[in-house]
Amino acid sequence: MEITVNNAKLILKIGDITEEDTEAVVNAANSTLMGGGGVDGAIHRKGGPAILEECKKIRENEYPDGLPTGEAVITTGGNLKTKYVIHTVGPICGGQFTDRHRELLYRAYYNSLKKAKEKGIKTVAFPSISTGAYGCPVDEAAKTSLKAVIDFLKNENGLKEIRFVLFTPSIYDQYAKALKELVNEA
Ligand code: AR6
Repeated sequence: MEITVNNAKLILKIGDITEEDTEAVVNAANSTLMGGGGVDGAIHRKGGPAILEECKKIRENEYPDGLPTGEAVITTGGNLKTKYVIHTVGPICGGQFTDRHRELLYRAYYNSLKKAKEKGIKTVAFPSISTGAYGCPVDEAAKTSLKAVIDFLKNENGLKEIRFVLFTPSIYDQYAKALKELVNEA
């Protein structure tokens, strides 16, 4: 599924984020920035050690106590097709979705796009942040994630294409449903 927002494309697709050729891909990281499972594990595995080296420097120089939830930082894409990886931390929901979870998830997407814009990046791919190990309900996460990206595209110029790269048909279907609802509300 694809829509246009303020001259930028917003695309939903099924796929593996580590295969994307956008200028940046977003990592569903944790506050340590030292890697983990899911998307994070796959990005570090395929991207190689250069990504972790930069994450270590960011921890030393900018975030000695860890990257706060909802914030984002940028590193090389290492051996991935993408040039940059934007690392952000979504909320830990554990099956619930409170206003605080909504706010933090929104900020994770919005701040990731701010980082992209600062670097002059025009194409970005996102996974479905916080819906794996962090246990946010996919339907709620989809609404919030899409709203954050659409708001950013409406507020800021410069980005050309945002892709949501969703791992399974079921996750894709829930994002497509949420996007249709958002478009109909607008
Ligand atoms: N491409 C696209 N989507 C994927 C991929 C992939 N290669 N692999 C998994 N997904 P998760 P979180 C989907 O757990 O919930 C890590 O250990 C997956 O199906 O990667 O934000 C970190 O280090 C799910 O829909 O991220 C953190 O500790 C979505 O990506 C913690 O997990 C997110 O699942 C972050 O948890």
